[in-house]
Amino acid sequence: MTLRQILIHPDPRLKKVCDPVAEVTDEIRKLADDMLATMYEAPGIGLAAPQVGVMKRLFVMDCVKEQDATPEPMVLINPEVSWVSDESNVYEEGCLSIPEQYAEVTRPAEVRMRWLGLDGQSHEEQFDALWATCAQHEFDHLNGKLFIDYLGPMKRKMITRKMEKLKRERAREAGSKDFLS
Ligand code: K2U
Ligand code: ZN
Repeated sequence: MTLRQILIHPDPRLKKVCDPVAEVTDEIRKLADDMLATMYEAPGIGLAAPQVGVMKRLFVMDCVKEQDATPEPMVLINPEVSWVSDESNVYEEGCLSIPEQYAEVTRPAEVRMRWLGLDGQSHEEQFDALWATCAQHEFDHLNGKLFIDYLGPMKRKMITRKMEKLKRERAREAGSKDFLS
């Protein structure tokens, strides 16, 4: 298992529509394994392949939040939304590619998705509560959509400016580390 670097917004790769996975290869299995490890380490409850620079349609999630509960890691390849509820939910979302920024996003309260599993089989499941929010947040990533795209232009611009500043600071730190090493 290898921890992958998580891309930080703004990054053109986070705005791309990702390509379908042609077949479940050992490389895809390794990527899913690395993405789950990277997600747990962040920590987060979901992670999409474009967030680690791989422009393929797959994401992982595990929304079990209770500390001592058994983790429920899921790997969804080429996911499709087959149904959404009329009812909506509002949730204060964050994103591992937009660290420390949170905002309320309204999404359908329940969603049914169909996907290809690592076992090569087709799966279909209906998600509600945090699982529904997370699955839709990750599905958006595969289409180059971020939760800040649901906000007004002023708030989105403010968050983008904060991320540009964070990236400049991280680049300076990395630069000084190289210089000192
Ligand atoms: O895609 C990501 O960046 C992972 C998000 C997924 C997520 C965001 C908002 C709501 C549900 C899921 C990370 O898990 S961000 C950390 C987090 C954890 C719990 C609730 C909100 C945000
Ligand atoms: Zn995200």
